[in-house]
Amino acid sequence: MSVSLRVRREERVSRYIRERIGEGQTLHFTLIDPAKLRNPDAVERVAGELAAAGTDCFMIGGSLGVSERDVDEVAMRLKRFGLPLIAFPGNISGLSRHVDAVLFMSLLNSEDPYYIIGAQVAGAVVVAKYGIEALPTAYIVVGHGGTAGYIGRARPVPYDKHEIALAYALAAYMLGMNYIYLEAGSGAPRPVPPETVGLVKEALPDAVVIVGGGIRDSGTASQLARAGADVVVTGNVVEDSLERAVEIVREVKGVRKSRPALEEPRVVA
Ligand code: 1GP
Repeated sequence: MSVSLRVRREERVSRYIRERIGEGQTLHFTLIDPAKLRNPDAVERVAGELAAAGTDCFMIGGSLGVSERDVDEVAMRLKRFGLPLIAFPGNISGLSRHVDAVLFMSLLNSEDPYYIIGAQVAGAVVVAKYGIEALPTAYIVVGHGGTAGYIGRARPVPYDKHEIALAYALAAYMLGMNYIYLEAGSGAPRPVPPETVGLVKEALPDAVVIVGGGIRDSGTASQLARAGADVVVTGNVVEDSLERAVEIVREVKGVRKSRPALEEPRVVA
């Protein structure tokens, strides 16, 4: 291959995340989906409010209708807040040279190999070419699944089958994925159950457990954080009410946990 490739896995952004978790913080990530922005010019104002409230990272991406240029544009606008920018690609078109890291995801419960490993093979070269940090992530779709579940041809884990989600998470971790994203789908009528989150975190204390999809109020966010989520993601809620989004960030940031720094990966099943 004639281009110069640079593989970066779990470096600066990973350290930023793990240090905070090690200090007992629960993190909040704000998802900005360029395809859903009603007013792209308002994105900086909204992001500014959420940054001031304490959100830890901006994730940029979505499952449908996101081009690389869209991600570039949003990333350029968000750079000035000084928070890590993480691509959240629904496909290879969701990568950008202007982000700091990418959730390098495999949609493990997809029925289509493209979403498990096909897109990743195509995307890996681009990620290495851009020199973006890859965060190896198991993407597990639970319940409703939203657009991500439909487009990604997921066979979602039923809401009450916590042990199935756990089995996916264990397999992912054993395969070397240190980030476990439990996804109910953007705008899902119900988020991932706290029981699922708790079970996964208990078995994999050194994995970074991310939960998102359908979180619309601070009570739900707090419940998921207390159940063991290391990272709570919200996206859509900001379109309904910026105030509620800010409230969620404050609530999540208020949940402190006592735990040792995440260093020695171990599996306790
Ligand atoms: C979707 O988990 C994220 O991928 C966020 O979902 O838009 O429902 O907050 P919401």
